Amino acid sequence: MTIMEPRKHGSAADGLVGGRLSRFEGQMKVTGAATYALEYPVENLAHAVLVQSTIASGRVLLVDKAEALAAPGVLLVLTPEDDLGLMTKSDWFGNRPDNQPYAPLPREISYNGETIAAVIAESREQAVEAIKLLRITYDETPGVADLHDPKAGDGKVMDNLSVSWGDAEAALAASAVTIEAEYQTPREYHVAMEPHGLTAKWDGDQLTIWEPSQWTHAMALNYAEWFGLPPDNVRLISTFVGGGFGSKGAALAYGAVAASAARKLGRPVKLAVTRPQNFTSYGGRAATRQTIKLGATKDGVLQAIVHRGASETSVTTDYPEQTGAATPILYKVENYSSQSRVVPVNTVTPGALRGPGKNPSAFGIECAMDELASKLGMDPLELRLKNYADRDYQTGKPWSTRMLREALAQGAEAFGWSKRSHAPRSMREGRQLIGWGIGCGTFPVIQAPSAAMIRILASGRVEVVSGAIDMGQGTYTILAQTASEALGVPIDQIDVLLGDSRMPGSAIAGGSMLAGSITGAVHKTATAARDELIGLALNAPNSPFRDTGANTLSVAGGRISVTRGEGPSMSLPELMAAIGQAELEVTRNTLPDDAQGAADQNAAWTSMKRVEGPTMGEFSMHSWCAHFAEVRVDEDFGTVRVSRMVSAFDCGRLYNPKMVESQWRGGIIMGIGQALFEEGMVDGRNGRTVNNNVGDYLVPTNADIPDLQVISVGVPDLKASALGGKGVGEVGIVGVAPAIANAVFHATGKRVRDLPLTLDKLL
Ligand code: MCN
Ligand code: MOS
Repeated sequence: MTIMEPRKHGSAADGLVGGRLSRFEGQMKVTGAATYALEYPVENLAHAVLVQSTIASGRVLLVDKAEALAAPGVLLVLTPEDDLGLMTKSDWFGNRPDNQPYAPLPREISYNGETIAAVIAESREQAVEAIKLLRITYDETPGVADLHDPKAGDGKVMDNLSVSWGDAEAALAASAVTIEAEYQTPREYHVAMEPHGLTAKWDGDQLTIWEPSQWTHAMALNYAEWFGLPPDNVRLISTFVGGGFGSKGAALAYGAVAASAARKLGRPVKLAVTRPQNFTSYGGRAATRQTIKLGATKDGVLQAIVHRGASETSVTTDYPEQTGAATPILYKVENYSSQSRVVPVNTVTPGALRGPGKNPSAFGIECAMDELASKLGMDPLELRLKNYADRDYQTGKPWSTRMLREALAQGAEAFGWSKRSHAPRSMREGRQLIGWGIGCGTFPVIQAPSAAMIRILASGRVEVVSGAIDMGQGTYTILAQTASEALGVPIDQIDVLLGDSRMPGSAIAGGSMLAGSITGAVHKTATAARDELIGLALNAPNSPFRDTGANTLSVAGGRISVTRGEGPSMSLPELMAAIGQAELEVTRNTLPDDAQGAADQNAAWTSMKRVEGPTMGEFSMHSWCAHFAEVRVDEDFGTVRVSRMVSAFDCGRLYNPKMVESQWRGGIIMGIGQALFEEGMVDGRNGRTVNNNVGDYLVPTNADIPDLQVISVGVPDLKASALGGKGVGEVGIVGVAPAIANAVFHATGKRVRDLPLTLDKLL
């Protein structure tokens, strides 16, 4: 187990909530001292390599493995012939079908790149060689390549995503000014630095999994359910994660394959999913298309929004990428109608990618607002302020907090928006056309329960323990700050231990819900630990505080003392020694009192059962942002560069502004990638992901990223979380691509409505 040694940075106040403490584990990660899942030294390892289908649709007739089995070092070949004896696991909400077998190596193929076999050998190289000797025959049937395939059709309406109020069609028809446009976004992928994979090791019927994870407890349960084990028999360890962005929240087919192989062989198995295989072992953001119609008065008062969206899904599961997710809450509108469809195609089931739903949704509505401003001859900033939503028009509920007006105002001020000459193609420097654009973004506040343990050791060191994970967002760091503040113990006395399903349960590091949830749990636990410590100091037979007559004590700077007046003052180790206490351990969770039973707790840490959405209470709770982008488009070549961005955010209180700014910038950088580069390309003949590598699937490099100025305009929101913060991790990406697309229109007079904004679309 790795213990984080906090390093001193800056002033003491940096160690408290709101301080700019640097990343706890930052130095470990950049010096290679952090052990990632696949680097754990496990003895007697065998190595598994996956084999993926090369057709999009059909059946595996035969995997002839005779030659492969005879190759040097080969231990086992798993194919659809092998019954692995697994059962289907629960879904996100904890629902599980009865007696339904699960085959991670299916015979029926529903997409190109589906895992159909695995070779396990003494070395990875031997397994890779043996794969070349497999003879696979298929019975291929016609497939649907993607959303644009004429065979794809219109798909089916998702009733639960259809929203309307007022009479949008009538209000649109009666509007003086209208626009209608179709917007498209392509398939996009997570491409986290750390690829997927795992090591699985059995000790009798105990299974240990080292695997990067966004949710240790839920993934451990996934394995337990597949193998029919009591949940406690599986331990999942994920101390460090090199990025997840939504792709590491659940155990996937390859995990079942590796763990099955380990069980069959009676020895531990490591499986590293290759970079190309990553593209189809978990789905990225689905391709989307949406039509938006806006109606307004001549002076720009919005009358109606009509939204029709579609996203591709797999032929096995309806996973909607909700293009209508941001549309209803950004502006004041009395007449609204939205409908979403999913279109099944032969792809891996798409998944959550930073800002799911909100992201493509904001691309639609924020480009559409720019088109409306342009048609009205109005400043797009003025149009947004004019239609400012004073409440949530979908639910009628008041906002908990919404500082979007301030974000627009302060962002505009810092950017110098008032100097914009509004006509397209009216700003240039030599052959470079300059454009300025705005895009707003939002992400819901999602609330989930969590647990934590605090251990005060005889040495005076304090351990903060939780199964929560840190994939780079800063969980280690903010939890040390939270515990330091609540306990009154300096930050350099605190160790944080995370990422192990044996530790207390936690919310997922997903949906931007972890920080608000887990800081609440640690704050509660640390406060309880402090109270227990004070109780011991006042009452323990040998305590020097026993006879002071004090009814409480204070803990500050790592010392415990009588709050007022004269009396002893002791360091934590001195007190622990005096009262003969080896350690003090306190565990608490944030579940309601009537949900403290084991079943309720297990469900809380492994499913979305207890998760509360942004409008489940009296208020509508969201993070907000406004991005201002400057682009330079080469008039001759059509190349687009983002030359400057200013983004202002309302994310409530910031637990650590340094982490938050880094989260925002990370989101903005991903947004720039989405705007300019990212595009999963599909071979129409066989549904293959053509650019399934980081050489061809382009993400931004340092040279693509200009100075990014980020501004916080939030105020503490105690309805959103225990300490007043709202979600930070995802909102940064939302609204970036439309800000850039709108800037490109302003620069060139060309409206590009399908991402990415490549030069061929501008020439
Ligand atoms: N934070 C804060 N004050 C707040 C809220 C958050 O200081 N009011 C800071 C903290 O450092 C916290 C971080 O921001 O650790 C993110 O907090 P939060 O918004 O609660 O998000 P989660 O911890 O739930 O992280 C998940 C989120 C998601 S859903 C994606 S996708 C994403 C993201 O975080 N993936 C990431 N940021 C990522 N950052 C990195 N480096 N790698 C990823 O894979
Ligand atoms: Mo984030 S896409 O919710 O992991």
